Amino acid sequence: MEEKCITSERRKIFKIVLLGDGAVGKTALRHRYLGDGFQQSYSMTIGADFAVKRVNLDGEEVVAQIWDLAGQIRFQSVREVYYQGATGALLVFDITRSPTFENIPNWITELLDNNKNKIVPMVLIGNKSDLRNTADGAITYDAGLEYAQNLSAWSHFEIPYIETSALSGDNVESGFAVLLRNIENFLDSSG
Ligand code: G3D
Ligand code: MG
Repeated sequence: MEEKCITSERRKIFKIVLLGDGAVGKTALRHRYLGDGFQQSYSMTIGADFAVKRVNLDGEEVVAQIWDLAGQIRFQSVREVYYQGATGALLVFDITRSPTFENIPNWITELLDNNKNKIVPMVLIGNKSDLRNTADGAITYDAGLEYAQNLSAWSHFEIPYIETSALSGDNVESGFAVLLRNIENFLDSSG
């Protein structure tokens, strides 16, 4: 009789952190993305938690571990737990509030400072695209794209720009999917 060897099926775990100012829609994006595949949220008293989703990447199942913050990070200990070992990040801003766009560099600094200066695959997300036509002075698609291109040149990673709506669900799946694929490619190429 054939024996099943469970240990040989160790799955890859991708730790994804959601970065961005308050109320840009990080939690809403996560809830929208997790949908049916949602398993469990591991609440921690420190103010950060993660949930996992099994994702099929070209026939291989990986585990996406998506980290989120309950509020602002006040303690260094939370920062360390949150950022350490991150394999990818979604940089989220709200297209209707330019300060959240201008603050993206600070979130990158925050990641580097707390992840041993290791840069990881990232996707720039302009969220709340459903409000584009009603908001004055919204960040244009071209401005988001240009910033992502500058980030790509600086980081030597291809950093895509995607506009999403956690409200309608538009592009949410593809935002996470492109990040997972880029993480997979990066891990493959770096051994
Ligand atoms: P955060 O986790 O980044 O702090 P949240 O942000 O996910 O809590 O979202 C903040 C508010 O923005 C929420 O509204 C949420 O419903 C809203 N929101 C999130 N994403 C979108 C979006 O794509 N479009 C629109 N129109 N609203 C969005 P409330 O009123 O619940 O505080
Ligand atoms: Mg939140």
